[in-house]
Amino acid sequence: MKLFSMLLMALIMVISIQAQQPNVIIIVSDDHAYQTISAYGSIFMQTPNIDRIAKEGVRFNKAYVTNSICGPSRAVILTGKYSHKNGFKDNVSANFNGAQNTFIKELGKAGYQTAWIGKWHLQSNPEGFSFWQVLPGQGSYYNPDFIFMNGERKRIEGYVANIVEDVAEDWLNKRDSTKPFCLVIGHKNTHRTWMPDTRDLRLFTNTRFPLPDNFYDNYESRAAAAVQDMTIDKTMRMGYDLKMFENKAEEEKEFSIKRMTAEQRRNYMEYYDSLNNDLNKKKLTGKQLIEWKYQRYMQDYLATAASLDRNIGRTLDYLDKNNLSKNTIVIYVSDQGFYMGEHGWFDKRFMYEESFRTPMVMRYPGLIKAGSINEQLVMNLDIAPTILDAANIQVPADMQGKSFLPLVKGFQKKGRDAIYYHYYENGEHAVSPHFGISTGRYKLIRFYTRVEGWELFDLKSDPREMNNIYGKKGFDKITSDLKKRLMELIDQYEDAEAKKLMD
Ligand code: SGN
Ligand code: CA
Repeated sequence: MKLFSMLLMALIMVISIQAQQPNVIIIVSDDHAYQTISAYGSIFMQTPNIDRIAKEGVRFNKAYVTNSICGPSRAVILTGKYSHKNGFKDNVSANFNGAQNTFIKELGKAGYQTAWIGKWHLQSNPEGFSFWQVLPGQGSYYNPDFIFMNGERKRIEGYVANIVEDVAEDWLNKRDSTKPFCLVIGHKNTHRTWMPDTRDLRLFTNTRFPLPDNFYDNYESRAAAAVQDMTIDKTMRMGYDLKMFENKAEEEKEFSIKRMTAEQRRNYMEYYDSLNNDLNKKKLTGKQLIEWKYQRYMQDYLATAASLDRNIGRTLDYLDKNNLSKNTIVIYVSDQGFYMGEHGWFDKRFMYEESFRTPMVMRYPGLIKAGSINEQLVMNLDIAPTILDAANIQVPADMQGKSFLPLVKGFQKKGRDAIYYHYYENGEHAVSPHFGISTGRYKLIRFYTRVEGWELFDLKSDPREMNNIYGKKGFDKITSDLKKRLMELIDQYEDAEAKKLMD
């Protein structure tokens, strides 16, 4: 009897510990704009699988990033620290210091099995994971190379999102099922040059998309916006981006096409060649050509998003089939937002809403009420402490994010009052470095290096951020209040570089 009750006690303990230690899957996509996700009310396409996470969990309507670019965003997710603290400030010169602490290492210490599979983009190889298999750099859409844990680099035939999901499921199948797991699935989709799975190529060919109302922005009153190099008009390339090659020799030079198998390439070029022939007949110029580019961009981007969404569905189906859905947290997040023609742009980087804000939905049955909508200011910085909080692990004092679990559980009604942002890269796409503060209603930005100066927006009266009201009559008080709060955040997050630029 005594033995029986002891065994029972032990069993109860194991069960309660497991209940406290949910599994975690974080799906991180690349450059996926909330404007193109139906859970966020997109008018462009349906994303049934991302929507499913939102419907069964919570949609964050005000999720933001600290630095709107790929590597830095992933470093923030891993460390729960701003770029100036984790050292990965830009994609060009930074190399992630894998010796530093991450939420993954904390989970590992608490008995979790951990893995990162797919796009990683942090230069150095992953450290502190039970398993990893990552794309080198940006990775390729077709027949991508992968870096393996033994340092080997090998090409795998197929379409990248399908392969990443295959590898993820394979790892889940082989894992030690007595331990909780945390898996990060890093997708390349929907990064430039927007290449869908061949089966999705034609999904949007006959759809015409409305132009954003500020497509022909003249950038008046915004000096940094005026000097960028990321317009659909001038920056987007007919061959490289839109696959409209002038001739076979040009096509032959294109790395992403060249690496395809004969069959993939035949399927691909059959489609693009017919579009190209059609375009050549039209002899478009001026606005007609720009708008044609916009339609092509939308069609390829959205088809690439469909290839992504299908694989998110596969992850969810896997959890269902393996009876894991109940005790697994699923977070879907992009590394940042993206421009779908707003201001005439593609790409990201700016602290303006489309790139600063990111889609983020989360499912945690039992804890998060299905169909919740959260309007608090949350950040990619908060993901690390949130996961540790959910796993009942003490959040290290030097993590700068805050768990958003109390917000979604309804225990706490009010989140942060303002968000601090700092973007550093000063290269491709010519976006000037800048830092700033957003309260949701007002946004104050300090550009430096390429362009010097301040911008202020009232998002209520000017949601498209077209009218810089910094220095205009009547905004002195709000400007000085925002500067004061910005200075406090700079001190709180210990950003010495920004502090020097405060005036
Ligand atoms: C590449 C792209 C850029 C993009 C950066 C950063 N150029 O350099 O358009 O802004 O990545 O993207 S490309 O010619 O290589 O496609 S990020 O997602 O990695 O931050
Ligand atoms: Ca990105």
